[in-house]
Amino acid sequence: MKLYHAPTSPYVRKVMVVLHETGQAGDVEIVSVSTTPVSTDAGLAAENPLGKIPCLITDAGEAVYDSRVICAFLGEPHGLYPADRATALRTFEAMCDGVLDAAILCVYEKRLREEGQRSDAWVAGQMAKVTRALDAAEARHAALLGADLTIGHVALGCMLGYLDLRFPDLGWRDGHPGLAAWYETFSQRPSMTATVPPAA
Ligand SMILES: N[C@@H](CCC(=O)N[C@@H](CS)C(=O)NCC(=O)O)C(=O)O
Repeated sequence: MKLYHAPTSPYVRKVMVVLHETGQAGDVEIVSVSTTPVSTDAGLAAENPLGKIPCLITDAGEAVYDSRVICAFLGEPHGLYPADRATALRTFEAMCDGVLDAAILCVYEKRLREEGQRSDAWVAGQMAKVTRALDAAEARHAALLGADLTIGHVALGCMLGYLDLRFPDLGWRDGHPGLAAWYETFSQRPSMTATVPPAA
């Protein structure tokens, strides 16, 4: 298999954590790319018309995207979607990914838009999604995520790691003591320490 990859992408990190946790990390050749909405990697776009990472190429040559589909492809056979709460876990993953979507739009707004094009109200609206989802995760994670690893654990860990990377001043731990304690432990897993993004 081949994986289109960038080390700071939290969606790529989800896939890498699943690969490590399921013993498949050695089965994947990493293809490093740099891609943004205003500078799309052509080789990647030939496989994924959306031009987004992660994109997995299976041994049969099939392109699989996005991170939710790839994680299910890799993780379902390894029990990451227990049948008794698979839909709840997928919804929780969608919420965590939605935080990433909102956060990344804010990062792009700052990095890729000229100053005169930026909208403070629009950024505030995106960050409100982040805050509401953090509150929901604080209320929900303990009952939903048990001791055994699921896709919910992976999505939450990568989401919180990305907030630390790109929004260190957000202070998400304030008001979310359950998440803070959970992440303190979860971030020490070998799959998480092996995929810590570079500070760039
Ligand atoms: N829903 C997608 C989101 C992937 C995504 O937005 N990846 C970013 C990198 S972190 C990207 O490739 N951006 C390039 C673009 O938007 O053109 C997933 O879960 O895989």
